[in-house]
Amino acid sequence: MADLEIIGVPMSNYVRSVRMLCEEKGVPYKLNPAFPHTPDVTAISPAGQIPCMRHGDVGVFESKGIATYIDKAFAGPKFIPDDAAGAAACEQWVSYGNVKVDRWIMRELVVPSVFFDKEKGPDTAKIDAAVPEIAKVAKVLDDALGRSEYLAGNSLTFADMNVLPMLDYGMMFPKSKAVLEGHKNLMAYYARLSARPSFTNTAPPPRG
Ligand SMILES: N[C@@H](CCC(=O)N[C@@H](CS)C(=O)NCC(=O)O)C(=O)O
Repeated sequence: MADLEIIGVPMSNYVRSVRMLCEEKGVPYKLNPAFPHTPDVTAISPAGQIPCMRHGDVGVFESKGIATYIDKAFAGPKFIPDDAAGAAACEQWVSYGNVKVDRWIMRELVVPSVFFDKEKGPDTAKIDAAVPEIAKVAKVLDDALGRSEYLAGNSLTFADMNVLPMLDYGMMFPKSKAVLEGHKNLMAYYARLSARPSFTNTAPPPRG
């Protein structure tokens, strides 16, 4: 069978999530570090977004779609549960991650802290407005992690791999780090999961 190809630059949190899944399952893959909207990406993703995946004749875009394919197509431990309640819990936390964690940590704080007009400087009003929203998100995650060891119960699922790279970016910026650090269950979870080889082997390159 053809090699599995993960397409997307390693600084993308969503690329990291699907790479973490490959690492946890022990699935070999080749990373094609393509930027969004480049030909290898637009050949699969109509929106030009990363990650994409190619495996023989199969091309997939959207990280959750890619994760579902990898979890089903390859041997190894399962990270998307099969039972109805487990599958729903995993899906629920992936959606929450993509709608709330991604919005407030990545799009409203990390991205405007990194990409800005050099003459104008970062949009501090936008960044400051994200801080109380990050506090709400951190409380939701912290409460869930007070009830179970992982987001979707007591075993690791793709929902954890989805959210962890976003949390990691949040921990790199002082304003989001200060909020996240105030949440004991969330910090214990971050410390535990960030020690896993799937996390350390997929670290984004240092910011220049
Ligand atoms: N819902 C998508 C989000 C992917 C996403 O936002 N990718 C970013 C990089 S982290 C991207 O390609 N941005 C370029 C764009 O949106 O035009 C997924 O889960 O794969």
